Amino acid sequence: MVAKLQDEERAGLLAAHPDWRHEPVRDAIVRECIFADFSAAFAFMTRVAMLAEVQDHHPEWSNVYNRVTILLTTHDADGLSARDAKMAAAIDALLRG
Ligand code: H2B
Repeated sequence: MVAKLQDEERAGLLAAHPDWRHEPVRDAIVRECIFADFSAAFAFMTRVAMLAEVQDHHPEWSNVYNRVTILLTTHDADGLSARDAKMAAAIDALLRG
């Protein structure tokens, strides 16, 4: 079992990653990303997929044309864990370019 973040740790995660919002029902974080077109969106998803495999931590996500919505939570913790913080940081770094 992976340790779930404590309230202060969750607040720290959200403060460090202001483009993500907390989704309280799932205890997850969600980020919406808009790209120039479908091709750019799918290229980004491919890069995240490779990160997810390396980290063994997988997003729940959807894609509509140029929009990718990513939800991160840890199934093994039934909520947010340090794994989500690490993945959010990696995704933010990709989006910063
Ligand atoms: N991804 C996410 N988001 N949460 C998990 O708990 C998780 C995962 N667990 N990817 C991993 C895979 C686990 O199922 C494997 C066996 O390590």
